[in-house]
Amino acid sequence: MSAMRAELLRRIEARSARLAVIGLGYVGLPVAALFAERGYQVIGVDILPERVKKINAGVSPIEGREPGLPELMREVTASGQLRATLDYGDIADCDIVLIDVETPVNDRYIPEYRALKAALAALGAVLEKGMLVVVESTIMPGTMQGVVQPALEAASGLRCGRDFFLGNCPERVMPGRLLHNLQKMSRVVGGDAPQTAELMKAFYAHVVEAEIDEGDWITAELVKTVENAYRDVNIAFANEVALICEALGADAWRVRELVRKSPGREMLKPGAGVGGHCIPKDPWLLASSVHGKEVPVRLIPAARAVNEDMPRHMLALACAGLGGLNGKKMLILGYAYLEDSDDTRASPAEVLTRLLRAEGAQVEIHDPYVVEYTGDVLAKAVGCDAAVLVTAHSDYARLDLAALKSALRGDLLVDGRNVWTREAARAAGLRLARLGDASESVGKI
Ligand code: SAJ
Repeated sequence: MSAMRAELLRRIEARSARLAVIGLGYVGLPVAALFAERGYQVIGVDILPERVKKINAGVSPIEGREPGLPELMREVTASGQLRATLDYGDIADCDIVLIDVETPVNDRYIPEYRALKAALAALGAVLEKGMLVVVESTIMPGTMQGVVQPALEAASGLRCGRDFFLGNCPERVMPGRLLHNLQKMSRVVGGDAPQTAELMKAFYAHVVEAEIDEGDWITAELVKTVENAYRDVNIAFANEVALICEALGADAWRVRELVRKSPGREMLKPGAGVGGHCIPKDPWLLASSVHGKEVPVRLIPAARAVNEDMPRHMLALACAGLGGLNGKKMLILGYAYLEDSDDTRASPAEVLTRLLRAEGAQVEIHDPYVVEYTGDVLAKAVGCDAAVLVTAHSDYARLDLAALKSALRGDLLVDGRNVWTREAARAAGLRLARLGDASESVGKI
């Protein structure tokens, strides 16, 4: 190991290495706070003045319930271990820099890396010899070599591997479990060289209790995008089985239950759609990594198409149940993309709302976690012709269906997440259109 790497390793082990985190969102902020708690001096850089002010006041700017994060924020800002800034100049003397900026794809599903490129240019201007830079953002395989390394070398005049060290360590966070996942889920550390992966492993060992697997850049980039594309393809399979079962008058949920008894058949759940910050995007990062190469990428886009079409299928179930949607009033139950979360990114309910309105229906939305849509669900049901469940918030499993029936103007309940049984709906006098189960058809699709 070179003298520079050995010195950095010494500082990592002594926790005297100064850490900078660029991008203080749902990934960067918990990471910064955890390393601060473990004794590192941490400075966080963001572009939002409001967010920097909030963090320096010891307040987490992250919406939703994140167990442990508010307390941790108060502790590490009060102790001075964590400070936020808008100024890249403040990180010039840092030893390690983590990059946690957003990496959205455009409408052609290609990542444009505006935020990443801006961060790389600003960081490159203050990059010093001996620094370790780690990209934690989810990136298209090939980005470290094709975008990150050239950008940092051009902006700094330094050489990767000789003057500074560069790694990729994809995050595996999940809303509602940010601190938990950061500590309990294994990580892949991809370095510009094996010795850099070694440095990264020593660094992450301060917060990661699970396995830390060493590798190179392309492996780390692929693991993250493949694991989420894997999930998307498997959800799409469950959705396609649901459509087949509806057409054949079978119950997809019963079929799934029995299929899962067969070893190695962990069939996922059909649903009203696939939302969130990761799953709808990461498959496209994987697929676009081989653009221009002779690789027939067919399954990943096809799975995306199946999952993106599920809100329209929910529309079709509602339309069949009501004999048309024009002039109808619909109650949507659940706007967050995930049960018991307030995260509305890529929300399937948002797509369904647009589709319903395009059919001339009025839409009322309820969600116990999303502040714009909280309130009394039965009050919102008054005058509605049907209720359509998109998100399986636990509250809905406890909903008094008889009271819902009394409040509704109509008697149709469309269930996109297998929350209710036919018996429960029937007992309440409701007709149940159940995704994946047309055994009691409530209308011809
Ligand atoms: N969904 C289905 N059927 C399923 C599972 C999910 O329709 O069987 C839908 C959900 O309703 C949601 C979307 O897919 O709209 C995504 O759900 P998710 O459970 O995958 O939750 P995410 O988006 O928070 O996924 C994250 C991912 N973790 C990271 O990117 C680090 C994913 O890789 C994890 O598998 C998932 O959390 C998890 O369960 O931990």
